[in-house]
Amino acid sequence: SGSARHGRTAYHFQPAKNWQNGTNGPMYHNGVYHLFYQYNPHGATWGVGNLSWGHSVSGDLVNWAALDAALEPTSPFDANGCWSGSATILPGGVPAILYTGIRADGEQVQNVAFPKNASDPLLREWVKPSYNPVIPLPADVPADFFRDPSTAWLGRDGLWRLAVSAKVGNAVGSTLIYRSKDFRLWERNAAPLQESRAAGMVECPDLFPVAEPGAEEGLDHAPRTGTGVKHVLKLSATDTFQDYYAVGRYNDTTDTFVPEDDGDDCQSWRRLDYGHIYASKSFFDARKNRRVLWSWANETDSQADDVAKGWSGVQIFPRKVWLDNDGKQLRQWPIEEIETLRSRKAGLLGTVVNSGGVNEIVGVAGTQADVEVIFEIPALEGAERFEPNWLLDPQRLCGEKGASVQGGVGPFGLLLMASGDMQEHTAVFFRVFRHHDKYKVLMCTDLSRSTTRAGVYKPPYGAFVEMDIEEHGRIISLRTLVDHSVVESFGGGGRTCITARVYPEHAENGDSHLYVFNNGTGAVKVAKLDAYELATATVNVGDDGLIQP
Ligand code: DQQ
Repeated sequence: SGSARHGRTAYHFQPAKNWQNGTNGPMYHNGVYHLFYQYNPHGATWGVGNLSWGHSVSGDLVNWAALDAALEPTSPFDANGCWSGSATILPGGVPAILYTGIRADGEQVQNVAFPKNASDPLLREWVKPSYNPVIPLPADVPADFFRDPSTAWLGRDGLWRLAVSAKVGNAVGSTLIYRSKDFRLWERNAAPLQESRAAGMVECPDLFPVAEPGAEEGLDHAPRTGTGVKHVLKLSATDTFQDYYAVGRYNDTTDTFVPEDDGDDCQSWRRLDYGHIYASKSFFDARKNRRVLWSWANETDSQADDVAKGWSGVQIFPRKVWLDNDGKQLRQWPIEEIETLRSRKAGLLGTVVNSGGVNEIVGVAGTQADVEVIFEIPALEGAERFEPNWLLDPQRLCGEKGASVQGGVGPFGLLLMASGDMQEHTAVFFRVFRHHDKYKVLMCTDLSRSTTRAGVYKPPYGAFVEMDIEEHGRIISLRTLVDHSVVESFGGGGRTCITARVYPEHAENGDSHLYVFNNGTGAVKVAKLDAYELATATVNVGDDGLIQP
């Protein structure tokens, strides 16, 4: 443990070294994808005062070339750090960055930056006009609770809007709206976009439109009226260090957002991911007419390990997001470009896995894999009875009923990154319960055996998959991306996502294995399983010659 290589990913985005956190300003511009990220050029820890905007470019969202930092803390309005923000493509096609600057005295203000040379296809250099900050700290907001401007959008009245997080009146997780005619003078709307009163502070707000239920195409931020469009508000809550979202109605006259089915406090909303991601941000990808979500996934080993490795933090593999048929939840799915990395393939077709069965999938390296499975449950009668109080805490339920605890229908799923002696393995699985005359599907990622190393955070992760399993023909799908220290899973067609970080000791030197297992009393059928070994992407190791706009 502790070597620079340990846990380093092969196709999840990382800078060549050092610390990264939140996703900043993702965009597609003139044939090039840009990703900026919170970056500490001086080491593998967060380092107050050091934050810069790392910058990489890509032609396909898979292979990346690193450029020089786009923003560094060099100006009076950001002397102590260039914190998170977003990109907006202005009419005429020139992008703008809005970001939070930390002044030398610690005060948080909102700044703007533009490309130095808009005809440089890679937008290497960015300039910060001397008229910054464009939004100073409001009088009713404490100095260190005002940050993370969103992508701006134009209203029907021709005014720009942006959303920014603030603590107003000391204990309100507010998302404020500012409006502007010229992207320079911004005026605060009296009403906040949303208030999460129970949350101490929210961060990184992301408001975006979604097309009618089930339509997978993404929408940009153009003003829209009428039916067929809902909005999603995503907030990152500092109290729980989790990302939440609600589907609801955005009123573009009052600039307020009301969740349709959820309460006011974001901490009671659905989570984007029930493992660990934070500070996510989406963008509209005009190349493929989809909305793409990025997010930071932090390390869960010790800080000493990070310093020894010389790096910390990854980004999730980019996901397409859209509104499910039920009109209530998002679906998320790895962008299709991942298929360009697929090499060796192994699979199963119509294999029955009996009670206690463990089937190895041979021929695919277990540390870089993309596994898609469709499970069919022959009979639901044996399902365990659901206890109503379990509703409150599925994560705890996953802790109590881990992969080794036998059930009726399930646990069944995948054992990933398993050492030859099975001492180490990560389990991703489902368990089906009978709840009155319906069924509830629990999805878990069980990290308890993921590593033999001490000092690693190994919580149970879990959530229910909101789908009617009978209506779906007793079929449920699971997809898992494995990448050395990342296990990113999508249950029920991307209705429930769980991203975990794992640090198996065996994986860098020995063989890592992949299995399907069933620890329920009833059999399950693997209607189809396709496991692909994934090639190593070129991520921030080459020069920018590989990017062809
Ligand atoms: N991290 C940034 C902030 C943001 C937080 C600073 C989210 O802008 O609120 O690195 O993790």
